[in-house]
Amino acid sequence: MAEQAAAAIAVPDIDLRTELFVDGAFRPAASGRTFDRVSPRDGRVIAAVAEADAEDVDRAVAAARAAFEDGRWRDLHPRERRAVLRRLSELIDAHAEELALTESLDMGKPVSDARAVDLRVTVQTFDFFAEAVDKTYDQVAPTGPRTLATITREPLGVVAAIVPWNFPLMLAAWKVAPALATGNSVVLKPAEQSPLTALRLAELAAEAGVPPGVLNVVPGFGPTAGAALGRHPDVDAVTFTGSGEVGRMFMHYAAESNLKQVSLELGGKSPQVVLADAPDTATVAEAVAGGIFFNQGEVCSAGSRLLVHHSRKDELVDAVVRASEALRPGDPLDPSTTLGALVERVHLERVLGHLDAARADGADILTGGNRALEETGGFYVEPTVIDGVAPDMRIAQEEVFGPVLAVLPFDDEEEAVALANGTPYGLAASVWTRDLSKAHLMSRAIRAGTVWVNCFDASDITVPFGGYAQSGFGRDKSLHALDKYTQLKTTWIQLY
Ligand code: TXE
Repeated sequence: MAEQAAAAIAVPDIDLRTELFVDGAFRPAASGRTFDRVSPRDGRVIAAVAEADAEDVDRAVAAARAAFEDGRWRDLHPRERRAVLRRLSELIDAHAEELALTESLDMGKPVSDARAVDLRVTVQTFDFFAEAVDKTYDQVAPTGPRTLATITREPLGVVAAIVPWNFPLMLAAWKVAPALATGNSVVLKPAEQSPLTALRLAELAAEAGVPPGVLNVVPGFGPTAGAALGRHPDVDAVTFTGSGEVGRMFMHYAAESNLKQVSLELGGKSPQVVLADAPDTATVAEAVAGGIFFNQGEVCSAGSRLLVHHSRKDELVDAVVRASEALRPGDPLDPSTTLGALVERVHLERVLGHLDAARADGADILTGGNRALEETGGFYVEPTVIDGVAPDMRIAQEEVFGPVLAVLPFDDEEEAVALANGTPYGLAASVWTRDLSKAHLMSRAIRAGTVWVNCFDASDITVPFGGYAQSGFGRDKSLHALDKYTQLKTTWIQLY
């Protein structure tokens, strides 16, 4: 149904913002250079975007520093900062349709998901952190009758947020909203694959009343703009979501420059663990398929490994294959599409390379395994389920970041935990069981920042998100995210 030529749907007429946003205004790059944005739906160029490099990063950081030092944002009464961020949340909501279409066009996710997830969560995120501004309190330590020791949170200063392309606006919001709520200035570098909604966000922030210099957006490439932020001596903190490889670089950059604080949200190889006493197969299969195929599998917490008890395997795998085959890749702009395009040609090739590696290692592709809709010029891959997977195969260990599920059976819970914990990652997991004790015990035993029981991907802005092990450190979302953007000050007062 959704499988149709991308050309059948007209490109929406949106006035895209394509220049850097620095010190409260759109500007071209200092070099005058631009880079093309190619829509993954059909491989066509949709915009030429200003390309920031080190000089632009210097300007953005200088603007952010000046704004921080003169207190134009952090010294506002908390009620006023709250009101500005609330207005921003409302403006995003008012422009949700335009932003969802832009996101879908820019990076290939189904527009219906962009509306239902990315925009909904972005609005909630700004709303939640707006409300946190004047509803969080500092502390007084119990130091005795003749002293008063206060523990206060202070902003860090200039925060660089470097984000990827899989949830461009939402992940920017997870970082920008708490950073601004706590009084910092921000330089946001969107991924070169998906800069458009971040630029519009900056404009809406200005309209909401965020003062010039407080939120700057510098689209550009990782090794130039990203590295310049990472190495900048006047950036106080980096908050990063992306690959482990680049996460490591940010730790090097910090070590080589000013020891800026670094927090990392990296990839995963999240297990969906189905115990023998899991609920009915149809329910589990639907959730398992959603857990891997949502956002084309381009999700850091994607449930890319199905660990299933032998007694349930055949029935469940059949049902998951049927659920996969019901999902057809289609034009992301078509409201009925549930599986969109991968972000870019390079990534398409990377995902197909993982499939070749699985074949070469002797795994068995039950369904999918190929590029789809090639005639559209877009970057589509069939939803894929792979059986015959051994725990040490590449397909069981490496993050694919595409619609690819590896199935691994187990005999008992001990083996399930060993498999679940048997990768370098630790971002998320799910456990399916009707037994309350097993659910708790498995949750304790699995090394992951989030464990879902009898569901997958359920979430709320009130709960933290982040990784154990090589999935990173630091948390986005919830009041805990405020810790990342503040430092604690002790003021010890002697009372005479
Ligand atoms: O990510 P990168 P890529 C994983 C996923 C995917 C793989 C590669 O497995 O297949 O990473 O994706 C900036 N110095 N995830 O290459 O490169 C870059 O410009 C400074 C998981 O797109 O990590 C972008 O803004 N910055 C993930 C950001 O880093 C650099 C989401 C992320 O890009 C840089 C995305 C450099 N040398 C990919 N190189 C998740 N955790 O959700 C790149 N960047």
